[in-house]
Amino acid sequence: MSPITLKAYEDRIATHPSPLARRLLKIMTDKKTNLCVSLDVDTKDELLRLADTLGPYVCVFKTHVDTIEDYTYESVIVPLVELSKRHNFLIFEDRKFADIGSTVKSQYTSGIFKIVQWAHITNAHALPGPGIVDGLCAGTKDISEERGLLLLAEMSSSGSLATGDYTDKTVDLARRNKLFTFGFIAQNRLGADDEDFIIMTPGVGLDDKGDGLGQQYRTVDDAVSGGSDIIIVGRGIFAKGRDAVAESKRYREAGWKAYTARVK
Ligand code: 5BU
Repeated sequence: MSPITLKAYEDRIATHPSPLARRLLKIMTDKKTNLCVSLDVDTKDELLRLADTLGPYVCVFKTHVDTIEDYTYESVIVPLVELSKRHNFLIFEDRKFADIGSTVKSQYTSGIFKIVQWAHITNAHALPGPGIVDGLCAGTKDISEERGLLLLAEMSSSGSLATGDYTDKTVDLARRNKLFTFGFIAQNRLGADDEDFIIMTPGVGLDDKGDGLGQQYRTVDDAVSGGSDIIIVGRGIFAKGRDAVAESKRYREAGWKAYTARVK
């Protein structure tokens, strides 16, 4: 198979149908980074410390806000949004919605998390069908800032059922609303070149092969040369004993080098 070549991030800004994707591509171009760090920590202090120190190296921070033990909206979300402005990154709440439209709309907009208020990006399983996208999109109605959705087309975990026909149907689902659904969580390039879906890829690690609980790691080169636009890295950067700043710089450089090698 010949290697994938794609247009530069910069050249995709003007033509992308999604306002959120245009903003993201601009951040990536300006900061020269295609690194998303997954902030999978248990406390607000750790989350905010990493967001502040690693902010300059990333285009996106991904959160699992429901795992923060001392979470309150005021003490976690308010300062995180402030940091996103200071360091110019987007926030991606990895919520993996998976219910009917009416329920996901409430989960997206209400409760203690109010995800739509602060997460520029969130994601959803395609399993329930079109209603999940419609419900989430309806949840953005009163929000003036850009919001975008990624569908889970493939997963990094061993034995994932999101393959073949399921993945193809997920791509079809995204085609129904490209202003909001701007891309996929995936391991491969998906959709036609001119559709320009943004591919974000978890399961990237330079030093480990897995975590003993099903996670599988690929190298940065492997992911980006295979068509990933943004690499998502968690424990490879901040696991115990790792220097998170040094590792962020390392992954950012590796990601940018692999990207420049595939630009048309
Ligand atoms: P890690 O520490 O780099 O393994 O963290 C990966 C993160 O990406 C973690 O937050 C997962 O929930 C998330 N993830 C994933 O690993 N694989 C997937 O297919 C999806 C999300 Br979708």
